[in-house]
Amino acid sequence: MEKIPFTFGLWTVGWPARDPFGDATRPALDPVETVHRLAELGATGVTFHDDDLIPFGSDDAERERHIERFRAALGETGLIVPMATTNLFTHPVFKDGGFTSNRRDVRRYALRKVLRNIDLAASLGAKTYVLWGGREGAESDSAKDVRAALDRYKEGLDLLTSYVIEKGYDIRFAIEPKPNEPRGDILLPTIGHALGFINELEHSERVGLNPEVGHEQMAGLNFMHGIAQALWHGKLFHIDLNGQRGIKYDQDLVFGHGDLLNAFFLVDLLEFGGPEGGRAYEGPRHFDYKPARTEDVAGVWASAAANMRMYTLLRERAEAYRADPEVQAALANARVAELSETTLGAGETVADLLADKTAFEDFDVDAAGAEGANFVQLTQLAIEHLLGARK
Ligand code: GLT
Ligand code: MN
Ligand code: MN
Repeated sequence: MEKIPFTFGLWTVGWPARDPFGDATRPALDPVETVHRLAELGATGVTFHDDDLIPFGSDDAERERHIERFRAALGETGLIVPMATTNLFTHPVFKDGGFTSNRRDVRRYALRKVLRNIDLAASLGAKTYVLWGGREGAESDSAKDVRAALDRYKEGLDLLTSYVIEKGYDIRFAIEPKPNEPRGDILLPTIGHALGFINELEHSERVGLNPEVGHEQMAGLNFMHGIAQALWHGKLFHIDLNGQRGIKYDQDLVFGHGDLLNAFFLVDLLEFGGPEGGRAYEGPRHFDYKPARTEDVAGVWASAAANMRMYTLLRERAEAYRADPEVQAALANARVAELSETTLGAGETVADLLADKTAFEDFDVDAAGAEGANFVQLTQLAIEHLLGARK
């Protein structure tokens, strides 16, 4: 089997588990050690925010030193950096956002911070630059002119896309939607909102999505459906895999530790939903999870391995599901492939449709309405495969 491109953010395993109610339960990790541990566990890449690698406020010499150590670790392990991003949320200056802060000076500072890290990302070979606008939002509806904020968001994206084009960087941007937390309401809260926004951008071909499992599920949405639509638009540039149990705070659990059935159908789509049953998405399988606050450092590495194991197991189960003759019969019984046939025949016109009595006058609507669709057996068979009840 081809090696699955598993990647992790430095901030995931590196989370010292400080939360709004309690202090850190683990020490900070050295990014160099993280690179080595991830490589040993079988990951192929690592991602970072500028501040994960270079502590905020470092001077130029310190900055270079951090970058060089990291670069050396990449060289030693063969890990790549397929994606990078900017921290526009920790420092108090970003309390009202970066690109959409009401303060113009903060917006200018945010753009400079992003531009500097894009140069670093390009030098490390990153192909995707993620924009998670966690602080771009509001709690008070009168405090934020949403249309002006979207104008400024667009201005920022238009500037960044023009910059990478001018520089000749092979970088595309991926917006990561989230409905809330840390802001009461975040701008571009779901995949759908972000897709609509991207259409309005100057270089929209350079901008796509980085959807996260838990973020869509926090809004009660079906993540696998969201990913399918992102693929349909050609906008799945990157993906954040993790787990979430229903509509509550952002849990960032291990992948598959939330809605397991949806995770199964997600992996099935990514791995086997492409042309001729191949991959529908080629990019990194990026885990953006938080090792639970209850775990120690050994538990951090165990949970990192668990993400990859979950994905690999789900891939095996999805492969067995697709190969099962009973599943194939059930798919036929549910007319799943019939949806890929065009509704009108080749060359058929509206006039032809109007003239076709079998389509309307002679169509037995009562008989069609009475016929069972046979969908539930597909879910049942999937769960039987997941439970190991079928091979
Ligand atoms: C932050 C957030 C994640 C984003 C990261 C990218 S940072 O941890 O919770 O969902 O992907 O900025
Ligand atoms: Mn999250
Ligand atoms: Mn994320």
